[in-house]
Amino acid sequence: TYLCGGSLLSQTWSLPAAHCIPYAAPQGTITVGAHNLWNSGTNYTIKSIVNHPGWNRYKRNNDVALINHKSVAFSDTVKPICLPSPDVCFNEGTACVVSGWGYTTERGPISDTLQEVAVKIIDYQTCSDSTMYSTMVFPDSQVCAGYVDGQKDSCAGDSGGPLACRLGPNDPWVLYGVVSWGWGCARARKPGVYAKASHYHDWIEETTGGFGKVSLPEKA
Ligand code: 4AZ
Repeated sequence: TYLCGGSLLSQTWSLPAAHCIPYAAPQGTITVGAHNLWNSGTNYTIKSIVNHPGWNRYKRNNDVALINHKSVAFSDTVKPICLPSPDVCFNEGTACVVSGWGYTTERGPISDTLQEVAVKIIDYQTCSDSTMYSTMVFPDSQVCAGYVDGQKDSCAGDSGGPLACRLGPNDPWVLYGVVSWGWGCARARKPGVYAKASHYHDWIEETTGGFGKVSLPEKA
């Protein structure tokens, strides 16, 4: 059994990381609405899985997949997350939230209960400079988030889960990143690297057929 996160985009589509999908006979169930990993949540059967055609395990690029599953019942605790528009943009230093049941330290163990932590967006230049990932060139399809001093981060087992950001306190949370990789976890100058969901807007629309336009409620 695999431990990974994912984000519900609609009743029938979820978005995990491509590196979460097993090589052989990908199938099974997703669990939604869980808090405790072992004894809560509801399982839904997977119908099909589409890895991003550009997924590259060695370059760790395009680390996104789409899962088509049986229709999930939404509730107060089970809701889809909004996709950002393709040109969404967050300032460096914006605090976003990453969550999962993954390793609570670099060498484990995983967590029984869902954890969340705020991490801050780090711009490409900083993330690829000599103090961080040195000469690494980050494609526009990835985004770094974390802290210069480390200490707070996603880790193995959180992969595929959401990096959720919002433009302001009254704006919706959007899926900005998908937990993808990093050097270790919570190390100083080695922030988490996320697949940037907005970069995959067109691929998500084409693959899923789109989720329809939803009009926003009037603001009071
Ligand atoms: C992993 O091994 C992994 N610190 C995921 C996220 C991060 C590191 C490792 C980010 O799946």
